[in-house]
Amino acid sequence: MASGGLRDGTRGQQPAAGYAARPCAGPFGRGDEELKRLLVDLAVGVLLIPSVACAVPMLVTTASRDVNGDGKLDRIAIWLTEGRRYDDTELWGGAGEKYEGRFVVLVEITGKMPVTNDLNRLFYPEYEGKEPMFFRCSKPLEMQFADYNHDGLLDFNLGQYAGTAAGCFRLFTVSRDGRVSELSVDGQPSGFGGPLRTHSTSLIAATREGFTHSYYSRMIGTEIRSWYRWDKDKIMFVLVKQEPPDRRPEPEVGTYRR
Ligand SMILES: [Ca+2]
Ligand SMILES: [Ca+2]
Repeated sequence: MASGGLRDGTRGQQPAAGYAARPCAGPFGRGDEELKRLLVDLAVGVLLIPSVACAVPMLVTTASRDVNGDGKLDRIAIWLTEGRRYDDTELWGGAGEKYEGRFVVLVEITGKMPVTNDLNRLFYPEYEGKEPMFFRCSKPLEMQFADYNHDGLLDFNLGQYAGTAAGCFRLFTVSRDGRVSELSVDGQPSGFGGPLRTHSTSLIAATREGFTHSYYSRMIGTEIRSWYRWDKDKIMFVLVKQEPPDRRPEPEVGTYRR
């Protein structure tokens, strides 16, 4: 349902190590060799600073939960593996201090080898993981967990900025060996509107047969609540009910690329 990505203007932005070469390019006279060496040394220092200030991987969030129901706590963490943490001061809905780039979900099931899951590929499979993501760091990211499909394995939701109206949230589950995959909804990738400034929401909550989801649609001007149940045979969630009825949420969480 939902797709999207960062604005073109933010794509490919990396720690600006390259600019450090420019201070070395200025004109120098023959008598300035000492000054030149000093400036070159300074330039090398500048070159190194961004790689230190923006060193990756960076831990975005971590949580201890019993993922596989064996009574032993496991660990799930999101790491920034490529990119940076910075304050985006441009005037747009995604501005603010953030981690931006490529991320992994590291799952450590007690007694098993850690498993690294490519989060960009999971969230934007249509872009084969090449689409960058960002997570705001104005407040700690607290992943919301629940067993939405009641299979004994813990699930969670994650959201990304998807325009000025809403975020796009997807449902993921963790296998017994630590692999993360997306839960299907009506045969499609999950994708729900949700709060803009949160990256994991309690507005997606487990029910006895599945989960419920609600969010305020600025497009329609009211709150929309949906109920889904898990169909074991189809291995997907199916929509049971929605209020107001017959008003499927419009794709406010659609593309926002400009
Ligand atoms: Ca466990
Ligand atoms: Ca589950």
